[in-house]
Order: sequence, then C-alpha cells, then structure tokens
Amino acid sequence: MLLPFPFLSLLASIAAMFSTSLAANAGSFSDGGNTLISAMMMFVGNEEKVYILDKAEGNKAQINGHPAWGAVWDIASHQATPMDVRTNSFCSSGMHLPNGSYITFGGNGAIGPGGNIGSQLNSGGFSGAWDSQYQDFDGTRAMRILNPCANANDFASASCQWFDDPTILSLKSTRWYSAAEATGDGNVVIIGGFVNGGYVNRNYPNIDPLTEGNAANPTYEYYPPRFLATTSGLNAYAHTFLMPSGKIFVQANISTVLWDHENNIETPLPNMPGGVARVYPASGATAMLPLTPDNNYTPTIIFCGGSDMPEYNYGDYRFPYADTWNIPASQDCQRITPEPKDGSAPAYEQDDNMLEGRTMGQFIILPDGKLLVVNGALNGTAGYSSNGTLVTPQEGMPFGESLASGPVVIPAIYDPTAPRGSRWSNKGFDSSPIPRLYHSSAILLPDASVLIAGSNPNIDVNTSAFFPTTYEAEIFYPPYFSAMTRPAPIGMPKTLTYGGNPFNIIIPATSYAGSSNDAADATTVVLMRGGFTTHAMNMGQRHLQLNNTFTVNGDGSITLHVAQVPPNPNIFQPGPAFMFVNIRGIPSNGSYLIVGNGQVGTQPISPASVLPANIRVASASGSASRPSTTGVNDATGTGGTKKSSLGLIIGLVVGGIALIALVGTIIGVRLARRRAAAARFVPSSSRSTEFPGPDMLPAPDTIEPQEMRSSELGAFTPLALNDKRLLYHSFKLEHLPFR
Ligand SMILES: [Cu+2]
Repeated sequence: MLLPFPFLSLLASIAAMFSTSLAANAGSFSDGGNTLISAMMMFVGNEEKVYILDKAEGNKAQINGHPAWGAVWDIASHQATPMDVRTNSFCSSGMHLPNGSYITFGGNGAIGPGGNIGSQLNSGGFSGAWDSQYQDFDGTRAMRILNPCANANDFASASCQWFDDPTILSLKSTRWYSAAEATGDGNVVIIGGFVNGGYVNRNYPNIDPLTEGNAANPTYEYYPPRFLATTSGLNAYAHTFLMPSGKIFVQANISTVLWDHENNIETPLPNMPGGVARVYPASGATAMLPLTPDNNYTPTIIFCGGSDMPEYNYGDYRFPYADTWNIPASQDCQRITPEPKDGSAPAYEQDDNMLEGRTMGQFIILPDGKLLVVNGALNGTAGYSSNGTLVTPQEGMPFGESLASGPVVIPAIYDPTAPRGSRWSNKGFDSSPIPRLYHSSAILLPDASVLIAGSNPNIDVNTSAFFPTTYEAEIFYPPYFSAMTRPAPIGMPKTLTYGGNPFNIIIPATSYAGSSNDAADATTVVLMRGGFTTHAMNMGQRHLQLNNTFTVNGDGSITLHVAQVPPNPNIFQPGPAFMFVNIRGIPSNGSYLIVGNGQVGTQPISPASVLPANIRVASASGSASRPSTTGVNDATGTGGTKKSSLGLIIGLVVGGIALIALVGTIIGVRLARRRAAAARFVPSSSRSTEFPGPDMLPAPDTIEPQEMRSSELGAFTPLALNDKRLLYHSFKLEHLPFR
C-alpha cells in the first residue's frame, strides 16, 4: 500500500535526520551512560526505552526509600531512571508476550545487605520473605509483567510500572535460573531451575539427580498456566529454542533433546561433542542462526565456548571443586539443525573455533545476518563464590568472589554463511576498557548498535572488588556503522500477520548509491527480536528474513514487495520485533512492530504471501553521495577513546599469569518452600551454615555416584498435578496490565 506523498516526504525527512545522526566509528565502543543499577537483565521495550533489572542489592540509586534494582534507560539520552520492583529479581528468566509486554519469572528469596537472608523469614526459617533494609519481597515465585511505555506516556502511572504482586500472579513452584521459551500460541513455557540456588544444581555424589533432595526444580509450567511438568541435569538456564514443528530444542549439560511439550515426549538428540557444557555456569554463547528463504526457515543452533572442564569440577550447590579461574574456557563451536528438512538425522557439526576461548560470551544477532559475540572471560565459569572453592578459601581467591578471570574485551563477528575456516573476525575492533563478566548483558538497539552493560561477580554491591559492580554502559558499533549512508525506508508496517497479503516499502533513491537494479538485488527485509538478555543469553532472540521482490522506479526509488511472516507461528512467535531493511548489509534503523494478533492463543493464519515478479530499470540509480561500504576502521582503532590502564591488566592476565582466581559462590540453598506469612525474625548471617560440609556428604565408596553427565535420565518429569505444596493463585488475564 502506498502512502500519500506529503506523508512520504515528511517521513523521508525524519528518516534523513536519523540517518545523518548515526555516524559512528565502526568497531568502536562509546559511553552508554550510567545504568544506576547493575544491568543483570535487559530488554528493549520499544524504540525509546530499554528496561533493566538487577538483583536486590545495595545500589546507591534509591526508589521509594530503598535501593533500586529496576531502571529504565532512555535510548536517545542514555539516561537511566530508577523503577520500583517489589520482589527480588535475582537471576530470573524472561520473555516477551504477544502484545509487546515482557514478563520475568522467579528469582531469589528476600535478602538484605551482604546477600544475607532477609529480616523477615518464610516459614521454616530458611529463606527471606522480606527485608527491612532493602525492602525486597521473596521473588522465588514471582511473575513480573511490564508494559513498555514511551516518552509520551505517564511513567508514574501504574500501567507504565512493573506489575509485581505474587499474591495475584505467581509461579506454581519456586524457580531460580529457570529457562523460558515462547510457544507459537504466545504462551511461555517455564522450565526447571533451582528451588533456591547454588553454583550448580546438584549435590555430590549425585545420588538424587532428579530433585536433589528437593533443591532442584525439575518441572515445567506455563504462563498463562496450563499444567505442570519438569526438567533435570546441569540444567540451570537450559538453552531452549522453539522449532517449526512446535517441539522445543533443549540443550543442557551435554545432553540434547527435542521435547514435545504438549505431550511430554522427548526425542534424544546427540550429546554435545567434546563434553563441552554450554549452560550456566559454563555459559557458552548460543543463538539460532538467521531464518531465511535460502535456508527455507530451517533453524540451526550454534553453540560457542563454555567449558569442557571435568564434571567433578562443577562440585555442588556450595561451590566448585576446582579453582575455576585457572581453567581455560572452551574455544569450540558446534552447530546442529534439529529438524533437517531432508529427513536426515540431526547431528552436531564442528564449526570454526572462536578466536579465543570464552565463558559467558554472548551472541547478538545483527540485522545483516552476522552474529556478534561480546563479553565473557578466557578462564573459569559464571557464578561467584563467597564460600571459596573446595580447595581454596574465599580469602585466597585472587579475583575476589569471581569464578572467572581474563576478561575478553574485544568483540568478534561470526559470519554463518562464510566458508569454513573464515567465519570469525575481530579485524578493526577496539577493545573495551570494561571487563564484562558474571551478570553482564548485551542487546541490539533500534539503530543496530549494541548496548553492553552490567558485570557484577559479587554477592552485594562492591565497587572496589577486582571485578567490581559495574554501572557503566557502552555502545558497540558493528562494522556497518562505517557506512556514510544508511537506508531510510518508508512505510514500515506496525503489525504483521502469519501469511496474507504482501505489503510495500519504499526505499528512496537517497538511501543508496549506484545501480538501482543492483541495490534492489542486494536488499533484504528482516525481523529482529533481541529477546530478554541475562547470563550471556538472549532468551527469545531471533532473526527472520522476509521474502521480498521489488519494482525499481525510474527516479531511483525502489518499491519492495514484502511477504508477511511465514504462516507458521512456531517460526517466529507472536509478539514484538524490529524490522530493518538492509542494502548490501547496511541496515536501516529498526522499526517496532507486533507480529500476530497481539493475543495469547491460536494465531490467525493465511496462505503464504504471493509476491509480484521483480521489475528492473537499467538506467535508474541511487543518489547517495557515497557508496555504502562495509569496511571498518583500521586496526589502530580510530574510534577508540576509552583505552585505559585496565587494558594492561587484562593483557597480563591473558598473557599468562593466567589465571587467577575467582570463585564465588553462591548464594544459599534453602529448602524451605515459600508459604504465607508466619514469618519470624532471626539473625540474618547464617546462610553458609545451611550448606552441608564435605564431611557431611556420603563417602563416595558407599554410594554409586550418578554423574550429571548421564543423558539417560529423562529430562522432563511431570510433577504431581495435585501437589498441594504448589499454591496456585487464580487470576484473569484482564486483570493484568496488558495494553
Ligand atoms: Cu546469576
């Protein structure tokens, strides 16, 4: 559909303003301002706002008389504003909803200063219901919903704030480090997690691999609720990807399954080669490669880095059994196509090694179809330890509480379509002066730059630690920021459907240089969903290229005829996304839209869009003053302005001191289940005594240890439907702050 001309020209001038303001040094970092809270979790709410969550801790920023652990960051100004969050969002999972709201699941009990249990206890006395100083409530069953607002809205109104009231909306069981995956009908399945937390989700020897004496939560549930069920393994923050069939690809420890969550049927897939763990705390980078017409929208999942340390080293809930900061992270990359279109058996395929080993590396899919990896460390694992390790007391840990060492501060780009042996590059990239270790995050912004924030391997705020609580955000500019001209498409839609009539987008002649026919051939239209980022993951992150054809016009403008989303909501679940138009790999700004009908439920489906044939005009050409380019700044890093002495420290660590240590663990395992009131007051410093000491564990020769690595164990075990411990608060969707 064409827009009337005056409207077009207005849009074109707005777009032109945008494209000229985008000049930045490709491959460089710039200051992203102060996030006020440490950015453990983030998501992009719309074209104006990024929402940030931290754990409840002693941040200086205050809100309603207590330290803040929520904030909203303005994309244009880089200014953060505190937001009130009631429950402790420590290590939640999160996902979008079909209407563009975001929801987060679970967290930690209430804690106070020093990470100690909150002043008011849950019944049983092992976990906090509330803390008088930080004023956080128990978040272990919390479900928090946020309806993203923009500058035109009243941020003080309840509809722009977090809805966070476990008496109205809560999980059926306590979950910390659960996985979350959206389904094709807009539900979210919430999978596994700890009951109360720890370094890994097991005791040792591992004699009760399913529930670990009720400290592991091997169940799954749905939001909105449907029924109960479960997972297990080295399984915190399992990696989950919805497949076109509706099954969910799940990878945890070294096991892989395709899971039919409707019927709770698992189909085992091959184990991860080389014994490399990718889930927390090994924390490899993972992503679904772009879904394109060329690959027939067949998902391929890539895993890079993590750790291949022996399974014994993972220890137990309390701490690792080895000094992880001395153990190099994996450099290995593997790809798997879980549902091959040719009917062949799914298999892991060795991919190019990363340029260096990384734990806590994070893949950010870029609009041009390449993947950026940022953050992380050369050695060790995620997590922190206030308990030391089995072999080193906390006081002997060389990097404070951090279990990782050797920050990797240079991003790298992975090109999934390049020939093997040439897929990785960091040519021309600056290094960041800021280590981004445990509890860092990164997400694609609407201008196609990448926001990087957080890092806090500390139990509470510690700005003097070797790896301190970090509030400084940075923006990284991928190589396409070297382009002098970026596409400024007109007529980007606000909603898309599954199948149905195609729509038109206009590319003005000013958006490119050279032959119009060539530019049109080199144009793609993509949907990007950055997802909910935490713990080096972007839950729900997806890139989908829409089909398109074009009509080249005599004036050099190009009319793109663009297909709706393929008629299968499992390929791109309903909900928010940004649309970008790329010309020769140079993206436009992203334009916010909603895919689907905005509702939870079966999505309307129409036949796939039918596109007209291409029409070319050999004489037409673009009018941009310079051709677009994909070059980056030279290796000297012309864009870098923030080099500091920290770079020296990092160099030393990388170069051989190799490793120093960190450990830290972790937060307490508390077996008490959350119950109503009946709280009593007790001293708050007893946390570490809840861990059984090594001498209290069964001697290895008296028990047949079951290693975590067994993949014969069913990953999903239904929980008893009538389990009365699992309180379930009934609620109605219309009572929730949906738009
Ligand atoms: Cu965490």
